[in-house]
Amino acid sequence: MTYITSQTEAALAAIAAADSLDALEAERLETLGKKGWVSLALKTLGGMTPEERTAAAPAIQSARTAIADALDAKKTALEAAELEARLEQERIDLTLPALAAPRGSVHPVSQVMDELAEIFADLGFAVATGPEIEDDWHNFTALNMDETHPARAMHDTFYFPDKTADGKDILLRTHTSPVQIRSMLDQGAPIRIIAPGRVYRSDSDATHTPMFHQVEGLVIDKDIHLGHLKWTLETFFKAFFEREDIVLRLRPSYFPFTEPSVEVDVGYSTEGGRRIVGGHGDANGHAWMEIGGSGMVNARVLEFAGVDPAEYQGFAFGLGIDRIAMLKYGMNDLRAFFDGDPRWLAHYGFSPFDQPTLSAGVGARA
Ligand code: FA5
Repeated sequence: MTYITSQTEAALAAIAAADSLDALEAERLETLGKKGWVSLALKTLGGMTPEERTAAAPAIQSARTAIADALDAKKTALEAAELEARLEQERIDLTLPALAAPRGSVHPVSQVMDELAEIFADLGFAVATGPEIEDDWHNFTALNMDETHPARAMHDTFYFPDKTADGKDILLRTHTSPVQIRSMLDQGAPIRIIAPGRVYRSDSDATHTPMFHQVEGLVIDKDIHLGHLKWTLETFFKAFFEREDIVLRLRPSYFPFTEPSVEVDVGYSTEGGRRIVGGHGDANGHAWMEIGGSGMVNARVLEFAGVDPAEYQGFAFGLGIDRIAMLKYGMNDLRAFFDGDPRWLAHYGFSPFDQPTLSAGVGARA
């Protein structure tokens, strides 16, 4: 038996016997690694005469292929076994009787939506809804973003391949603002609504997910001004975070559908890795988190929605529900919200009996 054949047989046996990914990696280094014997044997081909090379190369090449294939197959098998073992360990028996099974819980996003509906209802707002599958007229055009408007590109929109019967693009709504248009077309002015719901953008990191939640607010009446917007947001956040020292920062900004536009930041400090809302930003370790956009509704939007801007004006806002849930309940990574991990849900979820009410405190935990 040649040196190559016996080495290959030994390597294949070692690969078959490897009982962990680490042991397999050690065997890979010994054979195909930079200093492995297969790699060294391949290098010797360079110094041979053409005849010697023709004679020696096929054995080395086929040893390399056999070993690489065996390594691949064993790696797949070991990974599958590892996953199997993990699933076995984290097993939940869903057939257990209800009393012994882990308790179901209300997701923090649902809880926060209930909390904000409760607070805004007290301020005289009704809850409005709109479809998650929208057309581009409601999502963009009627919000003063015509087809060539650069702001459309900022939304990383998910489009459907089909169009509506009258030729409009169909998409997953990128914000809750189209509900402004639908509500005004339905009800006219005056109007005072919030619209919580899911929105979609092609975006993903610790503070961005492709599906997230916003709550839209819209107030249209006579003599409404920016002061009413600030009071409404401040009153909401005081009730939501259940403390009086909430500080909001309104930063001049730009949205095509509001003029003027302001972005809303809330001040917080960090204690023991947890964000605590309240107090002023910047000084003494305080910081600001951006939670939404807002402004006075652009007159063109009122026209698109059939409301006379000479008679009515008002404000609108759009807040990230997941962001304010993170701030209130202390989660750091937004992506975990949507993993469906029962341990996360057991930790951060709420009892179904824990209905938020203003008298009991909107965030009371059972
Ligand atoms: C808007 O979506 C505007 N429609 C808001 C608005 C409404 C302005 C009414 C004026 C009047 P923006 O893209 O900035 O704006 O998003 C608003 C908030 O949604 C952000 O501040 C943030 O809190 C949240 N948000 C945005 N993208 C994501 C994401 N990928 N994941 C989680 N939250 C997000």
